[in-house]
Amino acid sequence: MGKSTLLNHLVGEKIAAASRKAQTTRHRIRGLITHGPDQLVLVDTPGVDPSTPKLLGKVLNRTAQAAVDDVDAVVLVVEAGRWEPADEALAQRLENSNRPVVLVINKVDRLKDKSALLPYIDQVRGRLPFHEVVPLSALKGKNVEPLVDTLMQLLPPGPHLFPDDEITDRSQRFRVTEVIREQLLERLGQEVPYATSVEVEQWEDSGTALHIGAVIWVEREGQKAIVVGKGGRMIKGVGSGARLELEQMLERKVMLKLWVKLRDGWQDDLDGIRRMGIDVES
Ligand SMILES: Nc1nc2c(ncn2[C@@H]2O[C@H](COP(=O)(O)OP(=O)(O)O)[C@@H](O)[C@H]2O)c(=O)[nH]1
Ligand SMILES: [Mg+2]
Repeated sequence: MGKSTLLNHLVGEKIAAASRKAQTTRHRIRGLITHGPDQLVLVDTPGVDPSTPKLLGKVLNRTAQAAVDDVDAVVLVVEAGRWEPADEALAQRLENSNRPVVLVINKVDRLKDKSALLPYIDQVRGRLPFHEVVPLSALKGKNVEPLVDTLMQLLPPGPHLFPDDEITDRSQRFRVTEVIREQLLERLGQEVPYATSVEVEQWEDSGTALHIGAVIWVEREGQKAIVVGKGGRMIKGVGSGARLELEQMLERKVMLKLWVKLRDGWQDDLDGIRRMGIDVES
């Protein structure tokens, strides 16, 4: 629906992987916007998918729910023209959360008939007493400033929780894994990217370049062949796509090495999930 795209746009850099595929987001990622005395801490979460069969999916659902408990306001993101059963379920849960809910109507750039927007807004306004409704395009960065203003006004007074010049609570290493994962999600078919996880194993500065080595973990032997691709074509594409982005992000020359390794059934094993660096809420 565009939560991670929106977060990236708001902080001005890629801190969270975004893709067409459901459950791309696996972590609670904080984005930071500091305007003078005000500091906004935006928390990206996995989407909620009640039908997920794997333990990893259940862990992600819990991460999303736990995130609501310790924030001052919630942003519910829906797609313009739509109101899915999952949106309705979330809205109902938020109604009892005692927190102001701002509704973001995303992807307005996709609406063919712009005159349909106003009646749609009227219709969804009635679903919940939203604090505010903001139509925008996270991808094009259209109308995102009013969202920041609205959220800034909802901030309780208090000291800054993070240094003023930081844009996320996540390390550069983490951001590197998100960039690689995004390439995997973009280039692989439906099944395999979900089975992968990325871990940075090497990080060395030679002066002229940053040498980064990362492992792409897969769940089954057959997935290894798919990630490597014919003649190594897939992994090469992932590597060069990721390297280009990393050089922009880190503003320097990057040498990226990728390995594909097998960790049997990690998505159904709590220990495996933890070892992949994914937080597990207790
Ligand atoms: N056309 C259009 N696509 C968008 C917009 N925002 C996000 N997307 C796309 O929607 C997909 C899901 O985005 P993502 O940020 O991963 O959604 P999340 O699962 O809610 O975090 C990606 O392919 C994005 O490029 C938007 O404003 N307009
Ligand atoms: Mg996401």
